[in-house]
Amino acid sequence: MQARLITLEGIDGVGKTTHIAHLVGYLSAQDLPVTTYREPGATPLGEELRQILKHGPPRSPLAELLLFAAARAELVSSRVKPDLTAGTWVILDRFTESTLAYQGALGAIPEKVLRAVCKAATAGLVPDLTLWLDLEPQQAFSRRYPLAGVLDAQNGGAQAATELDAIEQRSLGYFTRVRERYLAMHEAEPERVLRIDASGSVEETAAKIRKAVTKKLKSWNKRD
Ligand code: Z5A
Repeated sequence: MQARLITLEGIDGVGKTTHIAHLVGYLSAQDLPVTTYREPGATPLGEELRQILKHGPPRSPLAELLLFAAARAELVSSRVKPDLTAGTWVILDRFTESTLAYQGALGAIPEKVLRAVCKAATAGLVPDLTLWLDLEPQQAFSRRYPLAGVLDAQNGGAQAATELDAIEQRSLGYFTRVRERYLAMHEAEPERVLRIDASGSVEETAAKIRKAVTKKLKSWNKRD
């Protein structure tokens, strides 16, 4: 079967990293060669940009968009495309849909500019399947910071004992808009951007992902 690009998406703390490990195991058990990368990161340039984006100086929305795009352009050209061409399946922890959701939720950049930058960064590469792990922002936050457990109702923001990075420290309203943008992408392409309810246990969510991927594998198998 031809190698496919699968991406995992969702607000932070939803469980992407956990479920990517499960998915790699599942695909490997079927003798499919598979590799995984995180975004931003996974290349020397991408890892430097990750540090800047998470812990660097303040930036404008457009500068933020272009920094994520630069990390993605490097990853796609140096890793993802060569892997797919060599027959290796690629699973990405975030991709274009993250930019459309997170940088879109800033509300400062016209949609057509967002999409044009994403298209340029990926050279038009679109995931074969995007698994959107959907969870209420409050629940995702308490998963990541179980001991903090505080949502500041007064300023609508998340507060934790742990230091939050530049994006994590945005308001609950921002993450609600990010989630709404994921929902809109799912509604626009329900067969490619699948919504996985991630509110259950790790095992329950892993079973939902396996079921969705098994169904896709069957349809890809027929097509190839
Ligand atoms: N970003 C952007 O703005 N634009 C872009 O284009 C791109 C990214 C590509 C990257 O941060 C940041 O960049 C991210 C979006 C932005 N910012 N935010 N905010 P990152 O890579 O450091 O982190 P992340 O991707 O946002 O999330 P994460 O920390 O890696 O979390 P996760 O992978 O989704 O979750 P996890 O680590 O697998 O699980 C979290 C905890 O939940 C863990 O302790 C699990 O054991 C626990 N848990 C409890 N129940 C469950 C269930 N049911 N399933 C899974 N895990 C569970």
